Parts: sequence; C-alpha cells; structure tokens
Amino acid sequence: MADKMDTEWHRKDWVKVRGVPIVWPFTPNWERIDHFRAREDDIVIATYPKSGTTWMSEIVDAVLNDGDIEKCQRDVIFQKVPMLEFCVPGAVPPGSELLNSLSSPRRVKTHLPISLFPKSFWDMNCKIIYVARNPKDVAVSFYHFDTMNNLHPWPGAREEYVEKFLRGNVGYGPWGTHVKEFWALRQKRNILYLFYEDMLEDPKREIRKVMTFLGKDLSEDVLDKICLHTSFKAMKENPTTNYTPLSSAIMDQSVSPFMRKGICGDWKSHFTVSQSERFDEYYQNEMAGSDLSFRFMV
Ligand code: PPS
Repeated sequence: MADKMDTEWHRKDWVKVRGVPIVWPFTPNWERIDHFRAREDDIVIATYPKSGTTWMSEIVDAVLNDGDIEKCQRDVIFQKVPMLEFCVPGAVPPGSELLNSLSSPRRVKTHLPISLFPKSFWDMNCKIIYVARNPKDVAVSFYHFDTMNNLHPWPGAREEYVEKFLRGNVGYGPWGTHVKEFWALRQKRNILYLFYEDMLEDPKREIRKVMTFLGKDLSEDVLDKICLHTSFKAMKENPTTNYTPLSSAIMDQSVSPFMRKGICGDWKSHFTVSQSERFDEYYQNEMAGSDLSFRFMV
C-alpha cells in the first residue's frame, strides 16, 4: 500500500495541534477532524495509544456481526474500523475520508484526547467505548511501537523514553490527562469506560458489557465464540487483525510485532526499580483526588 509513497514523513518529530503532540503526517488539513461529521449511530472506540484499541475494535465488530467470523474477516481492521485522524499524504487516504465511504453503523477508532475530539460526536450523542490501561504497560508497549512505526519519531534510549512519557512528550500527550478527562465525562455522556486489565481477567464479562451497551443480546455460545476469536493468540495469527497487510514502510514488524505480548505486568521485565518508582510517583500525583484507579498486575 505505501511502498510507492515518498517518505518525507519518515521518523519526523511530533507536531503539536493545540498543544497535543500528533503524528507529523496526520496534522495537515486538521479541519477534516474538527469538522468531521458524525452519524448518530457511529460507535467510537477511544483510547490513549497502546491500551487495547485493536482488541476492542475487533470485539465491537464481532458483537455487531452477531459473532459471524466470516463477516468479521471481510476486511482488515484498519479499513473496517478506520482511525479517524490517520493520514499519510499521497499514500493512505485520510481515515475521515474512508469513514465517509462506509455504511452505518460505522466503527471509528481514535486516540484523540477530549481537547481534540470532534464536536460532532458529542452533538450526535454517539456511543463511545473508552479503554484504559495502566501507564507502566502502556509505556512499554508504546516504546516498542515507536521502534517499529516509521511514522513516529525514534523513541531514543529506554531511560530517556521513561522521562519523555512521564512528561507527556509522546504521541497524544500525557496519559494522565487522557484517561482522567474521559473518566470525568463518562456519566454525563454516552461512554462505556473499560479497562484492559479487566478484559484480560475476564474477557467474557467485559464483552458482555460491550454487548449490552450496543443494545445486542447474544447467546452464551456466541459470546464464547467471540472470546475465542478475539483472544490474543487468535488475533496475532489473524492477518485481518495483526496489521501484517500494512506496508512495512509504515510498520516494520521485523523490529517488533504489533501483537507483541498482550499481557499485564510486562513492565516488570523492562523497568529498573528506580524507573518503576518514578512511575509510582507520577501515578500517585495524577490520581490524587480521583476515584479512577488501575491495576498493574492481574
Ligand atoms: S494502537 O496502535 O494504539 O492502536 O495499539 P492498541 O491496539 O491500543 O494496543 C496494542 C496492545 O494491545 C495488545 N493486544 C491485545 N492484548 C490482549 N488480547 C488481545 N486480543 C490483544 N490485541 C492486541 C497488543 O499486543 C499491544 O500490547 P503489548 O503490550 O505491546 O503486547
């Protein structure tokens, strides 16, 4: 797909959009995001990066298709659940354009924080499924993703990366702001707020919450089928969900696979004691006075 494109976007630094660091090639013509026209039956999967977006996207699609796996495999995940802000000029059409061509109900993926969220989603009262993950595992996953994703700046050494992450100097800005702002809005808006760690602990329970939120009623057998189809192993082996059809000019999976480990607590194998303590301190400050909390081991 992207083999013929020029690579002027290769490893460019983030560009700030109203203060939020965004992937460089996504930023031209930002009006397409601000003026994006939602439809009232759009289902938005909103996350901070590396928090379980792809997993939730496949779950939503499977629930909407009543667990029909053939239907789920009609297209690759990045085309059937387009990422709203995605764009590689001259190579991959903007996610917003792709979305305009899809029939309803559209499944929309985005990492945009509240400050950049298109107003139309609120005006249309769209259903939003937010997935949050603990910041230590997010940072480890994001670091590996930055090493293989040529649209992102090179992450640098691990020690340096920890500080960048804690300062919010990574794609989509600070983790704490992202998870807290959606949490604060969840009761006022049409938001189902879920946690990656809960999905790992009991996928069927969490899929059932998605089913109810989407107004579906599926049998236990269908739910079991969806659990199996969206397990890490199945999604890693499935070319429609593992991103292998995306050009290696964009994501080089020989550096690090998109479906990397899919566990909770991988940070233990990556952080030094002092890095882990830096995160603990950051986490305490971010969550002070909030009733939002995360699990770092399941
Ligand atoms: S992205 O690029 O921001 O959209 O990435 P995202 O999909 O949010 O997160 C990728 C991480 O989710 C893991 N993953 C899964 N874990 C468990 N089960 C399933 N089915 C699953 N699918 C994806 C993926 O492996 C990334 O986490 P890490 O820790 O890097 O393995």
